[in-house]
Amino acid sequence: MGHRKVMRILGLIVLLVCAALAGGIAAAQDKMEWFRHDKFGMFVHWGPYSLLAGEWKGQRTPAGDEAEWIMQRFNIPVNDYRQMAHGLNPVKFDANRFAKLAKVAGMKYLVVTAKHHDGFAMYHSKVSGYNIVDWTPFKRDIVKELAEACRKEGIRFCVYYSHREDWDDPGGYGNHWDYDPAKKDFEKYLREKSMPQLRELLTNYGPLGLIWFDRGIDTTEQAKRFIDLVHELQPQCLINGRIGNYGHELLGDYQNMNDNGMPTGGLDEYWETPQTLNGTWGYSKFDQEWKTPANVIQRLVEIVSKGGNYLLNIGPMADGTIPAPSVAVLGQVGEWMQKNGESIYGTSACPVGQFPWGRCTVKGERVFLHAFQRPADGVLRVSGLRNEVRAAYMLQAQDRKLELLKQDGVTGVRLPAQGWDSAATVVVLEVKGKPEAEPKPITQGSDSPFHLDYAGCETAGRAMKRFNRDGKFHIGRWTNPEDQVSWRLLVSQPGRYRLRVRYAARAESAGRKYAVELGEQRLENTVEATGDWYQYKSFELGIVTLANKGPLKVLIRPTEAGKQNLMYFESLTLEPETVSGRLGRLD
Ligand code: H79
Repeated sequence: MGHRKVMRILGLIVLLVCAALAGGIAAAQDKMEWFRHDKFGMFVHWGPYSLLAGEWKGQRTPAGDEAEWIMQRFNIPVNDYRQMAHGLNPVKFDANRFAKLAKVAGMKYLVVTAKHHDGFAMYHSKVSGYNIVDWTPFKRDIVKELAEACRKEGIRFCVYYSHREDWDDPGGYGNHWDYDPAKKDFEKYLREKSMPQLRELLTNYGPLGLIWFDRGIDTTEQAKRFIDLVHELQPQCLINGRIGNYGHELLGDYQNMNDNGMPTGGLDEYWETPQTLNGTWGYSKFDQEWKTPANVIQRLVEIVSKGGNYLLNIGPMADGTIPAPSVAVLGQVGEWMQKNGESIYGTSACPVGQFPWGRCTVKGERVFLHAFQRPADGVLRVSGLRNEVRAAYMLQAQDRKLELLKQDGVTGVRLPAQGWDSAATVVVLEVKGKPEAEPKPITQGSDSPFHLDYAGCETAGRAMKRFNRDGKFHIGRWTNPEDQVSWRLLVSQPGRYRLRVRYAARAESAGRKYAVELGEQRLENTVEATGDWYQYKSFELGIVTLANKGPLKVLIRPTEAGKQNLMYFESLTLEPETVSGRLGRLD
């Protein structure tokens, strides 16, 4: 073979390898595409607890309490619960009704409890006979029927699997009334029930959109076994953030807020909040405190305006019926989605934050204003948007342009008297370029410190605003000098300021160098270990002088490249020295 030919073949090989790599990277990015677009999913909590419906031998779980926890709440012995479970016979179950309701409501994915903490499988499991097919007179595989119905309706099918908790199995967590925790063999449970059941779910029900794990797991190594199994069998299937230990570095493809949780601001990662439609996940005959359609719509808008997904629950009854109030509320939410879905699907978080009258979402060169209330003078005021506004119209009446008023940098839209939706009215702004917020400097009041945290900061490089359980947020994932967080301050009181940083750092981050830059001033510091994950501590960094009134950029970054996360940063405080002098040290 001639030299040229060899070179040509080599070139071809290089090209092919590059193409394959690029394809791999694209596939990895694409994995999140549907999740980013779809925004709204249906959660289904269904199991033997639905038969008890919040009552065991006259004892009741009050409205607002989780009825699916009834076995644990009243320490129902395994044998009694197992006997009870024989009675589960949802003869009115029609999977098509579930999939159709999700579709009507505008929900794009459905997550069903394949096994909740009580250990009972709602599908035909070969691993354990404690399942809907082998244990009940119903003998039908609910997960299979739902998977098929969802596929028919174009709803992405997903399962919930409680991988750590199992009140039926002596090796699982949670049952301290039948089993002696000292004798628990958790590894055996993982080996013989949890992992094999997950394998069944990943093998027998077609492609799954995501797996929803719950309650974390002891070690990262254990979590990785589950992750590896998902990746091996269904590489496209997403994994939620509750897969790993809540107190360690969070794993998974996206993070969940706490149950019914709502973050105060936007994050730099994918997230979803699971929420109830009344006060319980599993059906309870005592809980009739249903959210209104307007409440659900406004929650959806709020979540999407912060870049998240809304996973909203229904708790079917034991006979297979979906509670009528759930059907009614979701039907009305669906009517709104039918008209306004364009302002939800495929949109991104509002760069401006919140408005007194509502929220916003953005897509391309459009800003969707969701007004929850009609301003008294009929003018919707939008401050904080940097872009030139070209036109405004109601989403429902696109060819009738609305009058734009410009006053002191604030854009006003004169609203028509008609066409108002009591839940959320969508007004579209067509803007020039990608919607961006005016930089909003952090101001100070008299003698008040600057408190700089995730909410007011801008991140650059790989630095990320992250969720860390307990409804708390921090900056993580920063390793190199280009990974930075910064704030724009407006100093009104020049003077001496005491600088204090608060963070958590594990031993491996100790000794890393970082810089705090305040305009031209630069302080170099060394990270100290604070203990375990998320154990935050405050450190005094000394005194700085802010010589001038006016804008000041404050920035923090690692000064040298490294592999470890610099720190879990919580806040930087600049406290006027006069205050600490007068009041003593504030801590
Ligand atoms: O599946 C739903 C819940 O059952 C599950 N996550 C959602 C999606 C969940 N697992 N753990 N938790 C929720 C948190 C546990 C809360 C508890 Fe309690 C507080 C358990 C005991 C006290 C709530 C109140 C349940 C029983 C009493």
